[in-house]
Amino acid sequence: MERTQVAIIGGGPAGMLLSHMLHLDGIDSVVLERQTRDHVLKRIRAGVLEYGTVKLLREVGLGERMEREGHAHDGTWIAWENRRPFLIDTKRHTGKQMWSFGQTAITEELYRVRARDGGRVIDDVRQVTLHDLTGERPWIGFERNDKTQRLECEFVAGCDGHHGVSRNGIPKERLRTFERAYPFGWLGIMSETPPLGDIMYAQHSRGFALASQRNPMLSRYYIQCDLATDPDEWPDERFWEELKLRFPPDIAHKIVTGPSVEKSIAPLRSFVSEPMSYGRLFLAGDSAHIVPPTGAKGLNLAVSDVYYLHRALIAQIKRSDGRYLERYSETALRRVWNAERLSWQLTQLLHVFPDDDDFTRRVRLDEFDYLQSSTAAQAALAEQYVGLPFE
Ligand code: RFL
Ligand code: PHB
Repeated sequence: MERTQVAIIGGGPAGMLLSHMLHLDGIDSVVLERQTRDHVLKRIRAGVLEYGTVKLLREVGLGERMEREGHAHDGTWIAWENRRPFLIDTKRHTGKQMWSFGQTAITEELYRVRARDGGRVIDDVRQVTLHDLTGERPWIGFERNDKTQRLECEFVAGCDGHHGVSRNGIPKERLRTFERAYPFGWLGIMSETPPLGDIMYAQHSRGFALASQRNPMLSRYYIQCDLATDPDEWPDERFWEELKLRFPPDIAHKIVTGPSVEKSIAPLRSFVSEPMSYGRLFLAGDSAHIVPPTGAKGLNLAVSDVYYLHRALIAQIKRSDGRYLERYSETALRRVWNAERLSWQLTQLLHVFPDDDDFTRRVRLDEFDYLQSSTAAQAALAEQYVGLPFE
């Protein structure tokens, strides 16, 4: 039997960042992760960080590699078929920049600093179960190497992503879920080629595309695809050809192609489960909410949840002040819903839907033209894209 102050389920960015931040305040935690460390460190996901995420990572001592390998942007471009490209100019409207830096690198850094500081991260665990969440002493049951184990704690942080078990710790009759599935996915590739200078979404009648990056020799590109798409039917040649068709020709010809080092499909989904807490269980990150990646909000929301949860746990554990914990769910959800709406709105604006008719297409075009012409609309989008400030 092990004991800790905060049991953290899930060793993705939310769980590991929480563990690191608690450690900086002298609070002990144990992270339980279902996958092996190798698997976790190989996953390729997010790449664009909000200003608030960058600031927080710097404040907790994780800025060095981000400064070295990442890259600041004044915003993100939207290249629209047969229109002048438009910059979501976060620098101009908010004074803040976005940052290209990969979730894979952030996760590596988090595992590095937890190992350096003697953090307990138990990987490859099975059969995680949550118990006594409304009592004083919750505990977690799990199996490792076919041995059943028990972890006792004061608080449980459910950071185990969309397919985790923590959300089920909240009784069904208390949970309310909101969901939207989109009838397409993103086929993404990573290639060791120099990226375009900017991050760029492309709206095109053939479907959405995105040019992004991780570092000066690592590019990330996506194209909207059918949900039934088999990546094996998309050899690199075919991917590059389709990608270039979706960007305006003067931009397409600047795309440097090369062999892909990874290729995968992600479905698009919006999902929120409320509340984000029950007794001594607190959900953070994808375990409570999912956004479609248009808008680049998922990882950033995981970070803001952790910011609020860390503050609340510190107030409770160090000062017996439970007010932040009581309000954790409603505080976090305000930011979550803003990101949900923005991600949904950008997804509607930039993708081709199977049931699009002429009216929908014309209204979408008007939304883009309005953005091009209205400073107020540009400022509103920029403020949300760069991320609302933490409360
Ligand atoms: P994660 O990263 O899913 O980590 C959860 C961890 O929990 C483990 N786990 C369990 N552990 C123990 N017991 C169980 N029963 C468990 N079940 C699961 C899992 O193995 C895993 O290690 O959730 P977390 O930490 O909340 O982090 C969320 C982010 O990963 C996610 O929101 C982003 O990647 C979303 N996202 C993006 N977000 C951004 O902010 N900017 C972006 O540019 C961006 N691009 C993206 C994205 C997600 C994408 N995909 C693949 C869905 C691009 C893509 C293509
Ligand atoms: C990425 O770089 O992977 C990325 C960038 C912008 C998005 C989503 C993903 O909106």
